[in-house]
Amino acid sequence: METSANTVIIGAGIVGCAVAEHLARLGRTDVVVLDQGPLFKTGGSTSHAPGLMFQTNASKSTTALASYSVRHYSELELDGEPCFYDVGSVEVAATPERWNDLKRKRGLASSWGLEAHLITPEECAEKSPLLDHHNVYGGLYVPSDGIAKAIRACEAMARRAEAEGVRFQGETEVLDIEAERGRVRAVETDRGRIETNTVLSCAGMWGPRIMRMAGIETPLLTPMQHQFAWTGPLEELAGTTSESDHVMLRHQDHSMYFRQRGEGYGIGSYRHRAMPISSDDIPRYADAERMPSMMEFTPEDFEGPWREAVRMLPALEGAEFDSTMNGLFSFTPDGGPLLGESRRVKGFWSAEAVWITHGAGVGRVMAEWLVKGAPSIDVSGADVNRFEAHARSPEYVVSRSSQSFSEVYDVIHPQQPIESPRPLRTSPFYPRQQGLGAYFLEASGWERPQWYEANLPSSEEEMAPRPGEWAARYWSPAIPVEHRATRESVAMFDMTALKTAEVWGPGALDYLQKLCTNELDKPVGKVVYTLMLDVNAGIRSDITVARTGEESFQLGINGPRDVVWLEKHLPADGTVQVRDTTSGTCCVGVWGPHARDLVQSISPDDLSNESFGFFNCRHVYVGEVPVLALRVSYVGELGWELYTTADLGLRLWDRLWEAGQPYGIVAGGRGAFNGLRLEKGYRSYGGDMTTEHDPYEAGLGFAVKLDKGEFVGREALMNRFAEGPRRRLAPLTVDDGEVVMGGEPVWSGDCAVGYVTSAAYGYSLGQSIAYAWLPPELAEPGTGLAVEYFDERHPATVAEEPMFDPEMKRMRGSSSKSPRPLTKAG
Ligand code: FAD
Ligand code: THG
Repeated sequence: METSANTVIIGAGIVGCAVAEHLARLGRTDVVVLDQGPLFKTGGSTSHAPGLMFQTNASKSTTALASYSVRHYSELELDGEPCFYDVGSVEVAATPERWNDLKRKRGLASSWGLEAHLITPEECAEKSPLLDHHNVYGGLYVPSDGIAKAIRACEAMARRAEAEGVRFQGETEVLDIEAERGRVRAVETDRGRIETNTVLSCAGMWGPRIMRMAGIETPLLTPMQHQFAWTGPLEELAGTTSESDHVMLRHQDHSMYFRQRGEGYGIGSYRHRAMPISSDDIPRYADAERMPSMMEFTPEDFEGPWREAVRMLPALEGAEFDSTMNGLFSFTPDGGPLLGESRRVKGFWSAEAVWITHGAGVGRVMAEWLVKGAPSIDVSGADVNRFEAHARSPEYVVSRSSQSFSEVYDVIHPQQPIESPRPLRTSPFYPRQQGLGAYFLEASGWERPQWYEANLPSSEEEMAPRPGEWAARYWSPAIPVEHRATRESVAMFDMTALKTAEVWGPGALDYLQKLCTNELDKPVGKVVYTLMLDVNAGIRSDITVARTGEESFQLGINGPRDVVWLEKHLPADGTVQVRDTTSGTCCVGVWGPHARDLVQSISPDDLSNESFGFFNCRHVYVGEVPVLALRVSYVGELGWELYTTADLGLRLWDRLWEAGQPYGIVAGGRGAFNGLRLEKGYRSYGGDMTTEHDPYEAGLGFAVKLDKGEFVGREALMNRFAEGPRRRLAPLTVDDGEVVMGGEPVWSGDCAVGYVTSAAYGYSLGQSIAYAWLPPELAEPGTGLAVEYFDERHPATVAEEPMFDPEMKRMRGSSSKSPRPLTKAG
């Protein structure tokens, strides 16, 4: 037994083995992989996974992890036996709604570079001979999907790792993790102690136990039971000797999937009650009747699914079961994995809640992250540090994980809010918003108005073009009204959900300079738009930095990951502090040509352009309310973000509302906000750009000052600059006015050349806008392309940006006189 190692991996399931192989490839070989069970049928989820790999996913990164995994398993073999069968997959549609959704999914597949076809019911039955095609409207065929032999793949990857010096040790249980002053020191096992400074938990559903050993009490994932059955031989398949010839089937309308195995079939179902259990109740290997991750089958939960299975595949009628199980695997509050280093304990990493489908991809990104400092695929949606404080509560984790289990195969609209727990976080303006008929969506737990019913147009004539059914799910004719009011008069937006952090201390400026791309050494009262990069020069966030004092800054950031990133880079000497200030504060954005007149009418401070210029910040009063005012505008209009403490929020709202009446002020929601920012070309982090993109490609080179001195990502960025852009983010107009949503493929002739990131109708421009990533040569203004939406191609043209107010006349608002106030209508 080893007594020390550079890295200790806990768990030799698909994830642990994949990370070990990829670490070895990158030259980190002083690695020990421990498992409590025997190698490689350890008793974890991998030991009995039927191995279906469907790659298509709404998320580009998730699809990329799957596609890499398919390639990787295809290359592996164990003693001449393959680890992957490329049988292809068909997802069938049993309802017109699902058929329509398959059209959208086909588009997603093209966007992410996967070949996929819509096929007829007869073609479905050709590929899946047991299927009764009368039950389906058609299917989505993905030829490169297939079946992984998971245990074989584990052993094959482990052998490759062992060849480089990695050591695997089965039947060794980790009992404790020693940490000293917030740093990992050693792992305690039932066979002795291993000193190490890096522990990676790949313990799957045992993750919460391992986290607790490291002193992290919050569970974040919940083991859930999931029913799976293998049939005995079927008459129709008698004599089959191969592992699998039929495509895999997905029957999402009943949350089921099917695969052939020799003469029999395997049937999985998510169509049953959520059956969460605690990590502590998973039986020990020695005590388990079959395997720790196999619970007793509950036949009553399988009755309905089995009837449906027989209806779809009549050959199953009368089949005997070879084996049945309520298998266990991990679910998280949002269904995504948990990847990354703990914010509390340095050197303690996780890679959990990962499917076989993404196992090798996760192995690769974790190895890159550990060895090189950043993964090459954007995994922000899987970051273990993505959760807000409430989302780490045990109650939230269990109830949302149960929800994500039952929705695993649902048609989920990209804007669809969670149903419970709500309301959870409300801004102080909430009662007023309810009074105005706010339609709330949910963002990071916040109730956030999408529009206000109070703004519905009174007459039919005012109706703007209505998007199609899908894009209009969370749209209202109030949105164009709010849009126009912002451009023509003035509107107020609740910006409380925008995450803010305070950074202060004698070392604050130097510290921020090292994390940010733009020059921050500006006088007190200046605001700077800047980027934070990872070591690969990928964009980690775009933020605003307001210098509120010599040694203090207020940051406008994009989420919990930013806070953790900031904390992680704090100097050890204690000269800088950082604090998430979002909770307990609030913010109203007041924007539009009348914004200055309005705010000035209730402020004793001089708000003229000469005294309070664009991208400046000051502490001023609005009525009785002390606010920090930032003269910035994501919607591209004159005005301010006004920040104050939560206790004074309602008063601030009421004073602005009252003073705004002569100007016809309206409250604006997120729907209008999104269209306004797209007209102006302002990027939204996570949607428009991620760590996969560098600032130049994203059109944000103006926020980089390469010569300002050292900052994270600078070296890689200089290389990126020299190499030139690999692609570009550019606006398209969809020329027939169709409004799309994001994720749609962009075609040039018969080639899928890019994909839409975010889209909206621009009511001031009178055009449908879609931002898209494109090859540089196709990103020139005027280039004719097409956007695919529900299997139809819509002509689109690359536009010059910014499309709206390119001279910045509105935001800079230099004319001190704005147009005369409107008198309130009616
Ligand atoms: P595991 O395989 O569970 O490995 C974790 C390891 O950690 C275990 O070997 C365990 O022994 C070890 N360990 C835990 N605690 C300790 C400790 N204290 N000391 C030492 N070792 C420890 N996914 C798909 O992609 N496609 C499918 O078709 C599919 N079908 C599924 C069907 C069923 C019925 C189930 C239950 C799951 C299915 N999955 C499928 C999900 C998939 O099986 C899992 O997501 C995946 O196997 C998880 O791999 P892992 O390496 O994270 O975890
Ligand atoms: N407000 C504040 N902070 C934020 C946002 C915000 N941080 C996160 C996110 N939103 C950052 N995004 C932007 C995007 C564009 C602008 C501001 C924040 C912006 N850009 C000017 C432009 O490109 O024309 C910058 C001009 C300049 O650099 O001088 O205003 O909404 N507080």
